[in-house]
Amino acid sequence: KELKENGARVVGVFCSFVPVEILMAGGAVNASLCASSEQPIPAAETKLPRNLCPLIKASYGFALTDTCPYFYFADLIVGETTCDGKKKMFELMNELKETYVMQLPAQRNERGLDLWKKEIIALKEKLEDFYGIQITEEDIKKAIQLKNRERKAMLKFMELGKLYPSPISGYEISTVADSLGFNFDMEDRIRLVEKRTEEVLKDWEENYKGKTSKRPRLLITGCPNGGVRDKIIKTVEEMGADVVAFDSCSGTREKVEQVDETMPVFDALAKKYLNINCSVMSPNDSRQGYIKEMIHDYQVDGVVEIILQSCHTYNIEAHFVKRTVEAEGIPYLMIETDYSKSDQGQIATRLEALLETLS
Ligand code: BJ8
Repeated sequence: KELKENGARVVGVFCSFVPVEILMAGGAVNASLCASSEQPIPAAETKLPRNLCPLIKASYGFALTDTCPYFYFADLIVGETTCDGKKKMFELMNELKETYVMQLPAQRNERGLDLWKKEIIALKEKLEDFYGIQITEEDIKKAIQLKNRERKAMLKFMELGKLYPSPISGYEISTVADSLGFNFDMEDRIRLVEKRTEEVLKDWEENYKGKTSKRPRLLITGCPNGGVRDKIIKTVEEMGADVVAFDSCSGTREKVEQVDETMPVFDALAKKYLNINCSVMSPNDSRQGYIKEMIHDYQVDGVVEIILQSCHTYNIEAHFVKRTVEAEGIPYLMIETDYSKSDQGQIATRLEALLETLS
């Protein structure tokens, strides 16, 4: 509200594929509109099918009921053609507020790269038209440098999970990462996350280093986990495990690759963003390689995959993830769930059973 009153530009986004550097270069802050609450879902179900991903229903429900301040204050929404549910929902959202949709290709090859570069240029032109501004390459370069600094700082924080024994809970890692996304002062965001990283490192040096731990170390993979964090991540940590790594959009997925600052800006952005290893890409082999790497780097003992109900891409890709994880000789548990609390007890029982196999 304060930003808006001071004349700021606000753009709502839903996905890691949207190159926020373009928004930053246009002087806009980006507000994540991916919803994680079950509260607006009944309203959404008056327009959307019930058997749809809760993230999509909740996000649309907030827009429909006008109860999300970030949606309310956004001038424009930038969507993307990732999964079918989201891209069709954007057509309905467009009736509530202008929703511009980037056409994401599903393949990582030369044609895909070329198409994605054109889409990024088209986004820049859309912003120029929408706000009546000019965005120069110099503006984009500056935005790339700043976002890279933030990305590195966030990655360093998340990589605290590599320390043994783990000095920080996975619950904290993922909540801090999510909430910092709503701090629109990028320099402040960097400062805060660096400060917390230093504190945790110091604590580890003084109180953990050289000791052993019986707590099993888990990797969380799959769909965004904001809406199910309490019933899965918090629960399993209270049961005695350490969630140390996240292969997800609330984790390191978007952070591992920086935008190459030596390349022409649109080529660099297209390359970086097309490499995000989300299951909407087909094929998406790089995700398997990344999970394998994480299992080693974070000394992972078991993997929990979170599938939001009706998310077909992650649900189908789970077949490959299970195979990758089991080939590493560690257990894999897939939890398919939504934002309600009705399966809380059942999930706790399954997590308990997983931890028993690890003890
Ligand atoms: S880059 S993970 S933020 S698409 S909405 S695909 S859960 S059915 S969110 Fe995502 Fe971008 Fe990928 Fe990340 Fe499934 Fe639901 Fe679709 Fe979802």
